[in-house]
Amino acid sequence: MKQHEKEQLLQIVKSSEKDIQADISITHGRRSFLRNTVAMAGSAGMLGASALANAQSDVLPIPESNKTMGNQLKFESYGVPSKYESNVKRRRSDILVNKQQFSDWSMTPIQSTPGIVTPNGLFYERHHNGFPDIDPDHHKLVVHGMVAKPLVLTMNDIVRYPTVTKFYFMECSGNGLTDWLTAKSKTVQQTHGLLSCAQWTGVPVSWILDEAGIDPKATWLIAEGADASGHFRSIPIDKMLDDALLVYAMNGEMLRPENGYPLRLLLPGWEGNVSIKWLRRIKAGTEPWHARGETARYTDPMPGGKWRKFSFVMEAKSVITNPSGGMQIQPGFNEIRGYAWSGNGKINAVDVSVDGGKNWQTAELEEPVIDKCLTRFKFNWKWQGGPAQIVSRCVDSTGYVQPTVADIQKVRAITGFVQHHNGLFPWNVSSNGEVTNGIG
Ligand SMILES: Nc1nc2c(c(=O)[nH]1)N[C@H]1C(S)=C(S)[C@@H](COP(=O)(O)O)O[C@H]1N2
Ligand SMILES: [Mo]
Repeated sequence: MKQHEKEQLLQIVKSSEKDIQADISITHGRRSFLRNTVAMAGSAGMLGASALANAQSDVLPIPESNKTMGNQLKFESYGVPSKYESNVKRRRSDILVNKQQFSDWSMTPIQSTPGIVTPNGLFYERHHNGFPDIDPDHHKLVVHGMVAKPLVLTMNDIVRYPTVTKFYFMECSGNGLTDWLTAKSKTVQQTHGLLSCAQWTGVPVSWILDEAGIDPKATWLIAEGADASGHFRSIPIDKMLDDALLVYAMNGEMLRPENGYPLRLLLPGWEGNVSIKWLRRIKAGTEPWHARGETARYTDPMPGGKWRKFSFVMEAKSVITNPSGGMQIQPGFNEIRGYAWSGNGKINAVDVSVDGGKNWQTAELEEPVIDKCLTRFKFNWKWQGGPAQIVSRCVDSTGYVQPTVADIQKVRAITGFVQHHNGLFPWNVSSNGEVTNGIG
C-alpha cells in the first residue's frame, strides 16, 4: 500500500472510530439492514474503512491475545461464562424483598438471553421453602389412589422408558405481580423475569398412568413434592393424559437441584406452580384436594369480590426485552427484540408500536416457532430522537389477542398480588434515549 493511501485510510479510521462500535452490531445484523444503514449513515466509506482496518494489522495493532499462549484446557471441568459476562445473573425483585430466602424467587435476565433457550444457570427459581438436596439413588415416585396397580418407581426405572424431548416455556403465575398497582420495577428482568424456556426430556405421564391402570372414573390427580414446603396441587386428569411430562433433564443435562432434581412434573403452558418439583407422589381421585396453593394462593380476584380457583393456563403474552428498562439507546437503528408465548398454542403474530399503541406494525418472528414455547420477535426501528413509547402485542394460534390492562379489568379485578397478568407492557424512551418502565 502506498504511503498516501495509508494516511488516507488512517484518516478515515480515525474519523469513523465512533462508528466502529455501530459497525460491530451491524455485522451481526441482516444484509437488507446493512444496506439501509449505509444509506442512513450517509457515508458509504464507514463500513469499508473498518473492514479494511481489520485486514491491516499495522492499522489495527495485533492484540496481546494473538501474541501469547492461550489458557490451558481444564479437563474434567464444568465450563462457566466469560468473566466479562458476570453481570448476567439471576436476581431477586427490588420491590418485594423478603427477610429470608426460603419462600422467594430469582428472576431470569431475559434482556441478556439471545434466542429462546434459557441457560440452566439462569433459569428462574421459585421455591416455597428452599430447595432440597436429593440423592437420585434413594428417590422414588409413587403412583397410587384410583389405579389398578400402584407403582413405586426408582430413577433407574424412569430413565429406562423411551424418551420424549420438547421445548416449553415456564412462567410463574406471579410474573409481574409487583408492577400493576404501585409499579416501578426498573428492568425487564424484574417485570417479566419469572419466565424461562428449556428443552425438556422425560416420560409422558400418560404412559405411567396407563401402566398403573388408571381407573376410568378418576378425574383429578394430586402431585406432591419432596421439599420442605411439601408443595402439592390438584390437576385435572385431561391435562395429565394430554401433554404432561415427568421430566428429569433440561437443556442437555440432568435437572438442576433448584429446578426439581432428580424429577419434576411439567405441565406445558400452565402456571409454573403446578409443575411440581422433586416429585414424589401422584395420586388419582375424583375431586380436587383444595391444597393451600389453590385456596390461599394462586386464585384470581374477580369483579364483585369473588375469587376464581384453578386458572391454570398462562394466556398469550409478549414483552420487549431490548431496548428495555435501564438501557440507554442511540438515535438511528435499534432492533426492537422481545419474547412472545402462549399456554394455548403457537404464536401467530406480534405487532410492535413505537407510539404507545396508536399505530402498530408487524414484527418478524424468528424460527423456530413452537407450541407453548418462547418465540422471538424482532422489529427494525429507526429512532429519530424525541420521546417514544414502545410496546408489543401478540396473537396466538387460537386467535386470542394479548389484552390491554383495560381489557383485563373488564373480566377480572386487579388487586392484591396480581396473578396471571398478561397485559400489554410499554417502555418509555425519553428524548435522551433513557428507557424506563412505561406503566402509567
Ligand atoms: N415441590 C415444589 N414444586 C414447585 C414449587 C415449590 O416450591 N415446591 N414452586 C412452584 C412454582 S410457584 C413455580 S413458578 C415453579 C418454578 O419452577 P422453577 O424454580 O424450576 O423455575 O415450580 C413450582 N413447583
Ligand atoms: Mo410460581
